Amino acid sequence: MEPTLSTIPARPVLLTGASGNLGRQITAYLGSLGWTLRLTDIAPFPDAIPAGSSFTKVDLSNGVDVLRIAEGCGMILHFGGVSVERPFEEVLGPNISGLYHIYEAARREGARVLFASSNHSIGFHERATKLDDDCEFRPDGYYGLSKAYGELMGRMYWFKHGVENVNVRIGSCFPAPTEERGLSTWLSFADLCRLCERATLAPSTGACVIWGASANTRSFWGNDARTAIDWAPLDSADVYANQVAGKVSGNPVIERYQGGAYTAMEYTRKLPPV
Ligand code: 15L
Repeated sequence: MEPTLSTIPARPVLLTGASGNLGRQITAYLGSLGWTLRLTDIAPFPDAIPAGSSFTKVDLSNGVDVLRIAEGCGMILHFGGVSVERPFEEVLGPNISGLYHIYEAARREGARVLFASSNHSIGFHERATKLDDDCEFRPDGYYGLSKAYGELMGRMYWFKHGVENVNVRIGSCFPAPTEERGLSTWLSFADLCRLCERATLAPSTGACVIWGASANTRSFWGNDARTAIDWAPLDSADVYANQVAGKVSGNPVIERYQGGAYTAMEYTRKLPPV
């Protein structure tokens, strides 16, 4: 992947969830730019650690450890925590308490946060509706609810403490779309990596929201703060249209709502008329 900028942040960048699929991509990209990364995860880091960077195992539910690992950092790329729908008790520690620890660390360090939010914070909007970044939260499960909470926490820390935060509502960040829905929600790894770069280097961000999707013609999503941080996706799911044509679930709940399969998990309501 070609780097888009040559600037190196003055202070180290903390990356949580470094050992996950997205964390590994971000590590490789920012490492290739020569950035000093503090990598953390509860799982070991499976790849080579870039020169000048380090990995420390940290459990986000341990506030003291989070404060310690964030010391001296100017940016926190927060990809750690539960990343799929799980029972409430499993989401609670990493995504609710853990996020509080991240924001307390950011406040102490005067650091900016990029929060890996998700389309599942708004998953119960219908696919036919084009959303802007100020749309109503409509979480489609406990995971999506934790992402809505995370975005609101960012707003609180901005208005109360001046902690800047960029909330990326990630669609489907995989090597390629796997179903028709992905033609709307897909985010390429490369676009995500460049977004992390831009969100770190932008002179100021306030508390803002970015739709984490590539330049997909069929996108469900519209206005957001991308211009303010000088980011624009370069890839598009459009080139996969033939590959995923007809790959739909046949489930009316899944196909109706933007959150797809998550909306149908434990769904007990009678599907309302359109
Ligand atoms: C997410 O938030 C998940 O982390 C990912 O596994 C996918 O399910 C994605 O959303 C999606 O909606 O496709």
